[in-house]
Amino acid sequence: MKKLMKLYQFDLAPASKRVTFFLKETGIEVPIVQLNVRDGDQFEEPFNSLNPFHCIPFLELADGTTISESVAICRFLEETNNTSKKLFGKTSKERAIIEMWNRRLEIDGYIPLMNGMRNKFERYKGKVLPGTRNDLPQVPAIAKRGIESCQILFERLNGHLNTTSYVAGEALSIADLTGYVVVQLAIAIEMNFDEFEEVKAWHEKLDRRFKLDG
Ligand SMILES: N[C@@H](CCC(=O)N[C@@H](CS)C(=O)NCC(=O)O)C(=O)O
Repeated sequence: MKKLMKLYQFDLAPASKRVTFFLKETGIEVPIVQLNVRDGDQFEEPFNSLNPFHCIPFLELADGTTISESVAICRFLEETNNTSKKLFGKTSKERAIIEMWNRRLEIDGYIPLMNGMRNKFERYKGKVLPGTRNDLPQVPAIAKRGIESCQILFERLNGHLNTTSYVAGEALSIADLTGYVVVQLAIAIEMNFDEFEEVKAWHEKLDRRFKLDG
């Protein structure tokens, strides 16, 4: 029997939110299965074998191939669905600028803050690296450095957002979805970014947009 494509998600997780907003923006529909990664569903079969990285989101294709990493999933869905909205850009220049910002937001914001969260809060004890369960110790300095990295990112982003409606130009892109999640992580890790007025205004604009979309 031919299998159906399935997207494995945990709605509360930042990485899943990025894919959820992408699906809302593009109107692409994929059957979704919720895995509770807090309870360890990802270590149970068949999910354990389907995705050796033991993280959500991941996409199971009809031929059995697994694609993990939220940006890889979104890119694949955009390329294989004929949607008018292109969150990865339409021209070579647009695609390069979107990728540039998306990578900076991930490298300087998403990854340092995600590591920071896992090294700061008691609930991540035994889970300091995503998709693992072990006794690696939590290192508070990693949380401090994560906030410092994001502070520098927000300084740069704040100046940039003075000149443009969205991160990579006048249209919303995958980089905005990454950036939105970075701000959510900054709030969750209790980082003070009150001085970055443009970042706050852009985040509020996105927040209204995603909330209005339901
Ligand atoms: N870079 C990955 C991050 C995936 C990731 O870290 N997922 C987390 C939730 S945000 C997870 O599944 N964690 C499960 C665990 O640590 O056990 C992506 O964007 O897809």
